[in-house]
Amino acid sequence: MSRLKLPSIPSSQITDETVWRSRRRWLQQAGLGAVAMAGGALWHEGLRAEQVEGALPATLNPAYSLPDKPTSEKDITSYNNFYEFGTGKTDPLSHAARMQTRPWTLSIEGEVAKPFTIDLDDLLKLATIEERIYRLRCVEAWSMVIPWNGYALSHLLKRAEPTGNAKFVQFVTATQPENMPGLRSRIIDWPYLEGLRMDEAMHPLTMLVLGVYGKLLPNQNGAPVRLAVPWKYGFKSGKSLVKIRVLDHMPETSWAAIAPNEYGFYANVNPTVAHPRWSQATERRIGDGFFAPRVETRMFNGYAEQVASLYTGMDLARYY
Ligand SMILES: Nc1nc2c(c(=O)[nH]1)N[C@H]1C(S)=C(S)[C@@H](COP(=O)(O)O)O[C@H]1N2
Ligand SMILES: [Mo]
Repeated sequence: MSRLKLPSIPSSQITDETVWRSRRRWLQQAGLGAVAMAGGALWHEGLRAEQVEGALPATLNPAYSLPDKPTSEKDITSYNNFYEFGTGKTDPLSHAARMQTRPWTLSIEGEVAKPFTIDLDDLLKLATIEERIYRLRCVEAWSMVIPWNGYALSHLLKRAEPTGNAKFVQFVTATQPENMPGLRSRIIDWPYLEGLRMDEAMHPLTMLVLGVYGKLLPNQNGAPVRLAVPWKYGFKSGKSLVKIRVLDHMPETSWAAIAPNEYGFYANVNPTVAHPRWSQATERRIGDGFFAPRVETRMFNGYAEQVASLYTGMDLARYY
């Protein structure tokens, strides 16, 4: 494949999204859209990666590609929820630059035979960095389509060798009082906590994210490492993770602790179960314009085929 060349773009015009889109378009034109390995190999060889600061070369995993047009890099990185930096959608972009993301370690402890602490450089090398295009739907009824870079969380969990008592996983996120103005607010009993059942955490769709649009995560998106759990409401995808606790019981999670009648532990995207204050049947795609027709929300955010079996026999109106 090395004789094939990426299209050239004047360097003054290069943004990460331009590079990402031109690579995708070029692969389509070359009839290689489905040949994801070729894309990844070219990306590595293509020199362009080094021209972009903080580049994180990734290979599209075709099992996690979507027909939907990805949300622009600008929207993905400027319309955020990250309460550590305030509750406004642009607060994370305005304030998250102060967060210290290096050095960074992530610890895995609890019901595991081999607890360990791993630093960011080793996390980046733990498994092949894939590009996976995922839907993200917020409980507030807006959504995005995001080309994340990372790999299945199961790669990390397996390394710790969960014991027979491992039933749930709790995700603990960073607290940096000096750098996170949102911590002065008491809305959340910091740190922000999330949790999954063990089978959900081990599911191949559950992703440990280190980058977006072929670049290391910007702080406002949860640098340097976060989750993406695409069949659940966005809040389950904890940002800036520092600790993973493997547990024998269902853990405390921030949103369920604040308002248990509004936010359950499971938080599966479900158009048939309304939030107590608004419908979950439709969503607004960020970037489509405020007056664009709303998109119908799909069961498990469109991932029912992959995940519905995890919930067989469960009353999802009760376990929301
Ligand atoms: N630590 C932390 N993680 C978090 C949040 C937060 O406030 N703090 N917000 C969640 C919510 S409500 C959503 S919708 C997603 C948003 O991710 P994005 O800003 O990268 O789109 O992050 C989730 N992870
Ligand atoms: Mo959210």
